[in-house]
Amino acid sequence: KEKSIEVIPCKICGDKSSGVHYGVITCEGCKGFFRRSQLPTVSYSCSRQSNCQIDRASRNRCQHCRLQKCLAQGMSRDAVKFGRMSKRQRDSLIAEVERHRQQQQQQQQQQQLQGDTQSVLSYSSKAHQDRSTQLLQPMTSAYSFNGEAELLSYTDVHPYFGCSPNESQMSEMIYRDSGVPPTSRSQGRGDNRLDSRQPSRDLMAIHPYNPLEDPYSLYPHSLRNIDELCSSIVRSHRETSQYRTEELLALRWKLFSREEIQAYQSKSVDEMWQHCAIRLTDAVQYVVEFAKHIPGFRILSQNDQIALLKTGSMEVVLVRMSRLFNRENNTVFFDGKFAGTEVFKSLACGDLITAVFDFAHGMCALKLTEQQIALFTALVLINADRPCLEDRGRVQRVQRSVELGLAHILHRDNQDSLMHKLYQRMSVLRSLCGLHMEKLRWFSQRYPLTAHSLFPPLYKELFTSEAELLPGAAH
Ligand code: HC3
Repeated sequence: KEKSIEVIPCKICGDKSSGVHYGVITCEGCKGFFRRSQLPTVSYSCSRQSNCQIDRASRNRCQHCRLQKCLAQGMSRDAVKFGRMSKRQRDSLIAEVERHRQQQQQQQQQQQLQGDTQSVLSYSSKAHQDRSTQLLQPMTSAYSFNGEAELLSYTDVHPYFGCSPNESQMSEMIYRDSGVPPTSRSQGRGDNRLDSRQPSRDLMAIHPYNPLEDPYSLYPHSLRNIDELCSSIVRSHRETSQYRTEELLALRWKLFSREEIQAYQSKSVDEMWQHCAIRLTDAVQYVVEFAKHIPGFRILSQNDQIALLKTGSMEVVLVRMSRLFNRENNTVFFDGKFAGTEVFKSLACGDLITAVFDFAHGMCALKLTEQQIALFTALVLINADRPCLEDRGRVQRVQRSVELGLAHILHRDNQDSLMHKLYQRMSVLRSLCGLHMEKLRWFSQRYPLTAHSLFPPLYKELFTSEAELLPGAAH
């Protein structure tokens, strides 16, 4: 199978691939480049507009853009090996291998025909036809199924996998450490053999969802009291908050220079959107890890976990953004420095930016402690009013316990009055995400190719339904 896989060219530069590396089909060159790029001492910058073309000939010209493309294609340090692929994954990979084999045969025939009077028209229509089929193809970056697990330290959590979008990114991530591969959306029975395999690098042994034991019965008893619930949520928050408070304080006055702001503002709309989509997807991955370590979240069915993450993760990112916000100069920590709204100008959605910054400003004014942010974000996530929940009753029970936890923390801090303010913030969050989705629909119509092929698969899974992305699809 690996041999046949090599008919698929490297997803990064198009050169001959040598298999799946860091979760994506790449050549040896790009595999080595990505491994080197992950060393802590390495950081790249682009001397042009961060939109350099990466192909076989040019791939060594700009390391920054080459790394961006690796990340956008889903290369990840944490791409770990799954014992087996689902039937659907295997079928879509075989179909892709077939397509490339046919293209190779047609190109050989094309060369033979080249000598004949080949009408330009059919040639261009062929090229055109290729482009349109490429667009309509579900973007498949490969799975890590035969690549050796290239694991680095667990602390930099990058649980996102490059895999075919029809296999839920969420389910890959939710079941990453439980050792129970996501064979399908329905609840796989936690296989005891697999359970016994303690993932070496997990922050905590994640007890995989096993419907045979009635997990809900575990929940209230195993967490005897609200204190234990609060401390488990706070611990999970601390371990997945992407940046520590002390490092943010140390960088507080590290602002972007005039030239750096210029560089951001000279990016094209689609390029800045891609850039932010990658950054946003990074932040969402930490939110997924946070959710997975919330006891009440883990006992929900996988579909309910995915439904809550699809609608709640952006809201949690926006609440977490208040930790990165400096109210004195209205800047937010982004790409390693503090950025004002002007940095995001080329997104061409000024009203969304203003609303997001106002929200962050308002959250800062509440001066929430880390523990209060932890419980509040858990409550934002575990919301029984979200659409398409299978077992709303169970989500309600978990939501109620988290509400009790938050009330408990606020009471202990003598700040009961904060509770209703936080509920007001939750309705602002919903309108912010509504505005965000509106902008994304506009963007996907205006730049379908970028939205379809250059956004991280996890971003697309979270914020779009595949159909919306197809060019000209009815909206
Ligand atoms: C919200 C934001 C995109 C996300 C940016 C994040 C949250 C990314 C993670 C970083 O750790 C912190 C951070 C800082 C700024 C955040 C951006 C501010 C404005 C921008 C847009 C409003 C949303 C764009 C998202 C889109 C359009 C790509 O979907």
